[in-house]
Order: sequence, then structure tokens, then C-alpha cells
Amino acid sequence: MPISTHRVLQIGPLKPSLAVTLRTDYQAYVLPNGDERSAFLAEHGAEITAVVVSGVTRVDPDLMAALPNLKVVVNFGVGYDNIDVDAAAARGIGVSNTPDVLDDCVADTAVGLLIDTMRRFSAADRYVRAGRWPVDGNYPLTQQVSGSNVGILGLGRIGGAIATRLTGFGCSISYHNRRQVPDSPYRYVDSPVELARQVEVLVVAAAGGAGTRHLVDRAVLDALGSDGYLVNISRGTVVDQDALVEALTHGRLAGAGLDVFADEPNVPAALTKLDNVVLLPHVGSGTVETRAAMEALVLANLNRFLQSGQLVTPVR
Ligand code: 8YV
Repeated sequence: MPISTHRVLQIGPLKPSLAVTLRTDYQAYVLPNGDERSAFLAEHGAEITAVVVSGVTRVDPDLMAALPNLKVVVNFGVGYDNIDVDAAAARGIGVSNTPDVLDDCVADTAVGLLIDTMRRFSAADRYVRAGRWPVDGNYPLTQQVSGSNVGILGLGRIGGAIATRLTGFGCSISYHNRRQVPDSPYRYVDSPVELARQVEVLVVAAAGGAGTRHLVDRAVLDALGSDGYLVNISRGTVVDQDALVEALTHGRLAGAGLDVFADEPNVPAALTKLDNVVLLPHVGSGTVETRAAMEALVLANLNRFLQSGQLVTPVR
């Protein structure tokens, strides 16, 4: 397909440099918010053939219906639970994401969160800043990371990168996954509850979406128990957040390190009051290097699609 037959639409916020490139090199439209949105869709909807979004923006069947000639949704992010991929497939709309390029960065975040949560570095930092060290004395002892038993829920590319790093810390790694991973050096456990029962730390690395909603429920949290830690770098929807807040406030879990939440950017006030919880504003892939690589992959997908109708990294 020649590029001239295409019209690109940015929906929702994007990395500023990517938004500039789309506007200047592709003459992309930006979907307005509020009252102007439906007027824009009525006037321009039929022109649009390609959409670029980031993981926080929903692309649902209503939006697809308002873009009747849409051929592709290019997603900035590896997770694509923001996009109704079944509805897209039914309409013949291709979907791409940004796999591989962020594995290392997100795995770094998971390990950083795990260490911070078990060793309570953020809480200890608050202790120093509050002037408590000279007054209250040495900080309480915490839990050792090296040599601990870690369970990974979802041994995909990111889960695997987390496991590799933690092997360097002498941790024993077990995992649960939809399917057992052939030739994996790690021990497979056949349910999330059983995995939680056997480990000291559960790291959630399973993709988001309807199939994994509340995979970590009250039973899994109770199996992890009052000495157990939870780390989540995937999607807030994978964990029953109400059950998590309840377990943490009642001391039924030792602590949690969270980069993702059920209703971002809103974080339950109860969590912000707990000292045994580390809260990050979804920064898993947020480094200059990784975001540049994601941006390049978004543009590679867009270019390939505009030129040939193919994608570099289609989601299925
Ligand atoms: C991004 C992510 O923060 O890749 C993902 O799935 O969650 C993160 O890398 C997200 O895409 C929003 O830009």
C-alpha cells in the first residue's frame, strides 16, 4: 500500500518526541478529548487507517466502529490489554506491540522493587530523612534477598529475565505459567496458590487482560502468608487489589512492591499509609534507552505497515 493512501491518528498521550514525529513526518491527527471528540470522529473517522496509542489508552469496539477504514493499531508498550484484540481481528485490523526491547528494563525494575520491599530501603530512607536515626537508634532488621525462594507468576520474556537476574542472587526460582516452559531450568508449580505456598516472594509477570484478571486473589495472598512478599510489575488487574489492601492492612502479608495498580494513576489511600509497601508510578520501562527503543519499534511497525501492510511485531 502506498503511504499516501493512509491517514494516521494519535489517540491519547504519547512520548513527546513520538508525538512530534507523527505530526511532522506523518501529518497525523490527534484525537481531541471531551466534546470535540465525537465531532472529530464524525468528520474524519472514515479517513483514518492507522492508529498509534500507548498502553494506557483504550481501543474498544465503539472506537473501531467510529473508524470504519481502520487497518492497524500500533501500540507503544508490550502489554496490549488496552486493545480489544478479538474485535480488531474480527474487523481485519492488525495490532502490534513492543516486545523484547523492554525486557531488561522491566526485569531491573522487578528486582529493584523486590530488594527495596524486602530490605525496606525506601522506608529506611524515610527514617533517616525524618531525623529518627539519632533519636530512635538503629533501623530494625529486615529480610535477606540472596538465597531466598522466589516464585514467578508468568515465565514469559520478562519473567525469564527476572529469573536470570535472581539466579545471580542465589535465589531458588519456581514458576507457574499457563503452560510449562519446555527445557526451563526452573521448577514448575501447577497452580498460583501452590506456588505462593512454597515461596517467600511472589513476582507477578503475567500479561494483563481478561484471562489473568485477579489471578492473584485472596487465596493466593493467604497462601503467601504473613511472612510473604508480593511484587507486581505487570498489570494491576492481575491482582485483586481490594484483597491485597486488606491483607496488607491486617498484617496477613509481610509487604508488597507495586509498579502497577488497578485504576492508574489512582492508588488506594490505604496503601500510601503503610510503611511495608513500595509504590512506584508505573515506571517499569521508564528509562531513556528503553523508551527510545520502544519508540523506534513503534515507528518500524508503522512504516512497515504503511508500506507493505505487514507488521514487524504483530501481537498474534
Ligand atoms: C509503558 C508498559 O509504561 O509496555 C508496557 O506494557 O506497561 C509500559 O512499558 C506503557 O506502555 C505506557 O506507555
